[in-house]
Amino acid sequence: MKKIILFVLIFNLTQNYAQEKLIINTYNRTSTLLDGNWNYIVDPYENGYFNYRYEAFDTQENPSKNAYFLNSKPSNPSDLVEYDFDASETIQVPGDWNTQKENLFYYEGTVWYKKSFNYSKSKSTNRVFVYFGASNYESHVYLNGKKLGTHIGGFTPFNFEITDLLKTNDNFLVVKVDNKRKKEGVPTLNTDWWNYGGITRSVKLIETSSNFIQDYFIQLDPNNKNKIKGFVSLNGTEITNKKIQLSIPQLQINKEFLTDENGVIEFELTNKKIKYWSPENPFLYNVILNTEGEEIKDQIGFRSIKTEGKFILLNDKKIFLKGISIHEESPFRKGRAYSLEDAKQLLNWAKEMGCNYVRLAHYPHNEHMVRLADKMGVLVWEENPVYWTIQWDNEDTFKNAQNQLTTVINRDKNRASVIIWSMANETPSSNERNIFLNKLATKTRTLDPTRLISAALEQSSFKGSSTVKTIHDPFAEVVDILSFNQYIGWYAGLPEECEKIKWKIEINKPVIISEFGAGAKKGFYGEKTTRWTEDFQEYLYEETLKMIEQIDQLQGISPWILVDFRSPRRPLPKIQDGWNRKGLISDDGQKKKAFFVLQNYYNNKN
Ligand code: GCB
Repeated sequence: MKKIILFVLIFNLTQNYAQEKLIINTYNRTSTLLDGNWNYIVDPYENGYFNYRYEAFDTQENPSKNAYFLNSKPSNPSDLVEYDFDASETIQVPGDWNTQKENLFYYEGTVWYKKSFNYSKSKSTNRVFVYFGASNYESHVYLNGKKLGTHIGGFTPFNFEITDLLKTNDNFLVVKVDNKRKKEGVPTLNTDWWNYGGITRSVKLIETSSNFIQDYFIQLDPNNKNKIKGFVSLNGTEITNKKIQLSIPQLQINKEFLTDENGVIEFELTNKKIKYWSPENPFLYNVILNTEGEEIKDQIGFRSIKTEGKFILLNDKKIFLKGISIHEESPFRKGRAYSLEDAKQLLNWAKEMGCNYVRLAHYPHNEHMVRLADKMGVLVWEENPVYWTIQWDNEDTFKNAQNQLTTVINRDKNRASVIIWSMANETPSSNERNIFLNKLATKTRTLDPTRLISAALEQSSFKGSSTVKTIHDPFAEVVDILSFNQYIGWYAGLPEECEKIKWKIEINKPVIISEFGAGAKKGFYGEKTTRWTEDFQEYLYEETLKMIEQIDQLQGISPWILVDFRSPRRPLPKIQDGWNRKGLISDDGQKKKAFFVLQNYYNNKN
C-alpha cells in the first residue's frame, strides 16, 4: 500500500514535467497552422474546470456538461448548459490577451480557448501532433473532449500526439490557459516585466511518417574543428536497424547509418573544408536527413566557441561581444512579440547599433529570433527564467526550471548563433541556490558540450570598500563566462559616481557586463543630472563605458535595454506610465541620444 501511495505521489509530482518529447525543427515539416481567430471564455473562478465541490472535471469519469473542455451544446431546448464557445467572442492566436482586449489588460487568471477544424491526413499511416510554440503560464490541452496533457512554463514549446483522436470533420481543440503568478513558479511572483497571458506563439498540426525523425544534434566537435558530430533519433514502433541518410551537399557529405535498438544513430564526420559560421560570414549549410518515408531539411552553421583564460574565442579567434539586451516585446503592436517581422525589426536595430551579439532576456524567446540570428550573423545569449527569488529548496520548482532549460536547449541546439546558456538572473547567493544552479549547469553541460554557460550575477564591494567592486559569488567558479549586472549611476548615485569606481575581479575568466542602464523618456531633455532626461541616460552611458574599460577581462557587454518595455513595477505618471524606460529606443520606435553613444562605442571597438 505504502508503495502505491509513494508511486502516486511521485507520479503526481512529476507528471506535469514528464511531457511528450519535443519535436524539433517544426519549420521544415509538413504542418498546418491553427493560428487565427479562436473563441474564448474568461473564467476567473475556474467554473469550467472545477465543479461546485472544487473537484476537477478532468479527473472524473463522467464530467458534467459544464466542463468547458467538452465544448457542450444543449441536446434539446430543455437542456442546461451554461456556456457556449461558438457564441463567445474571438481572440487572435498567437497573441497575448492583455493587449488584444481592453478588459483583460490587467487580468491574471484562466482563459479558455477553442478552435474547431477539419483535417485530412495525406497518408493513412501518418501520425499527427499538435504543437504549441508557447502559452503562458500553465496550459491544459484537450482534443475532442479528451485531455492530451498539461504544460507548465510560459516560454517553451510542447507537443502532444493526436493521431488516434483526430477526425476528418469537426475537431475541437480546447486549451485552458492560466497565467496566475505563483510563489513556486519559474519565474516566481515578482518580475520586472509584464505577465502577458495567452497562447502567445503559433499552434501547428505536424504530420509525420509512422517512424519519424524526432530529434537531431548536428554541430562541430568542440575539440576538433574538422569534425561534425552528433546524433539523430527516431520516434515510432519500428525504429531499430533503420537507414538514416545524412547529407550536406556543399561539403560533399552523403552518408548512410543504421539506427541502434533505441532508434538512434551517433556519428562523426571529418571534413577539412568546413567554412565556419561567424557574424562577418554567417554561412549556413543545407543539411538533409532521409529515412524511409521522410525527408527533413535544416540550415545549420558550424562554428566553435570556447574560452581561454580571459578571452572568448569564436573559431579560435578572440571576439568582443558588442551586445544589447532584448525583451520579447513587439516593436509594432506593444505586446508580446511572436512574428518574424517583430524579430527582424529588433535584430535590425541591434545591427544598426553595431552589435554582433544580443542577450535574449529573461526567458526563451520565440524561435524566429534564433533562426534569424543564424541568418543575420548575430551571436545569442539565451536565458532560463530563473529570476530573482525562486524557491530554491522546492524540488518541484527545480524540475520546472530544469524542464524549461532542457526544452530550450533541445529546440535551439542546432543554431550556430546561440553561444551562451544563461542559468539565471540576479539570484541571491545561498547554499540552496548554489546547489540549484550547479545542478542546472551540470545538466546543461551533459546536454550540450558545445556551448558556454553563464548567469547574470551581481557585483559587490571588495572587502567592504565603497569604491572598489568585485564579484563574490560561488557560482562564478562554475560558469565559463563571468557576467554581472551593475547599475552604478542609476540605482547607486549619479553617473559621476562611475569615475570613482575601481574593479578588482580576481577570477581569470572572460567578463561580460550583462546589464547597465538608465531610464529616459523619449523627448525629455534637460540637465545631464536630471532623472528621466535623454541627457541623463546619455551621460550614464558615457561614464559607464569609460568605467568598465578598466576591467582587464572585459570581453562583452549587453546594456539594458534595446527598447522600452511594459512593467507593472513602473507606475510613475507622465514618465513611465507602466513602462520601464531604460530602452535606447522608445516604445514607439524612436532612438534616444544614448543609442548613438553606444553605436559610436561599437563602431570604434575592435
Ligand atoms: C535588473 C533586472 C532587469 C530589470 C532592470 C531594471 O537588474 O535584471 O530585469 O528590468 O534591472 O530596469 O531595474
